[in-house]
Amino acid sequence: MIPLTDSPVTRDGKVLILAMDHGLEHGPSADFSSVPETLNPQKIFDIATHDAVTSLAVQKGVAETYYPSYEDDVSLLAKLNGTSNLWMGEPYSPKNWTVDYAAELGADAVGYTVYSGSNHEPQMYEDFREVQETAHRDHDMPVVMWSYPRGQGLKNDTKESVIAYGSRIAHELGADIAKVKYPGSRESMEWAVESAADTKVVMSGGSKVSDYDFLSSVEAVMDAGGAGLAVGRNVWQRDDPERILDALEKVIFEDATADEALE
Ligand code: FBP
Repeated sequence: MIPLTDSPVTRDGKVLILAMDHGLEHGPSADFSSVPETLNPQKIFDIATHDAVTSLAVQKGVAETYYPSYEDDVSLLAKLNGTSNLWMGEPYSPKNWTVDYAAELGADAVGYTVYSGSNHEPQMYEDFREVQETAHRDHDMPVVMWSYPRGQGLKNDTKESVIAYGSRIAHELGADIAKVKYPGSRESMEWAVESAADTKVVMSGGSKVSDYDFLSSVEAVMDAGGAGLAVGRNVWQRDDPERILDALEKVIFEDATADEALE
């Protein structure tokens, strides 16, 4: 594993990843219609300059075009694979750029989705192996696994045992950070954190909910020993992303409760 204490993608060992790969994953009509200005990646890069954000996760085309203007103010998490939702087969996410190319563009870390439980699991593990070894061996770069057990055999992909299995898989396969869906309670998250051993666990943001509900789940994650959050829509779909980032900064880095952060 890569020591994350002095890494540019953590702050005091904690993590707030801002994610914006939704244009690929869900398409422009699904997530951007309520906030059309965020279709312009520059708007998201501006949001990512907030002190609370420890890295911005984007795909290759966005990184190539916009990152050169922000490299002094934003840490880049190169999201190496990704898939559209136009394709209806068993879950599989192809690699769209290499670790070497991400490093050339100045990436500080790489991110990779793995759908354990899919019929394509063997291929995804093989793809991840190559990414993880290149990132660690050749570039000293941390690897974040979007660990999303999913596929024909999985009826409920947010139940406690499945989320904990996802965080354990991230550890077993050598990820430094596991990004998992919120299993619904602090106790379930504790089990996911324990299952991940030395791999840090962060919660995946999910679709937009109220300020209080969102901050309360982040508070539960921190209380459970989680390292933070990887979030997209719950930040940049808000009218005032800076306000929610101010509150997240308090909950993640200053141990505040959701109520205190909202005051
Ligand atoms: P959100 O916080 O908006 O859920 O984003 C996190 C994320 O992992 C994105 O990186 C990705 O585009 C999206 O969720 C994928 O979600 P799903 O696979 O559940 O559609």
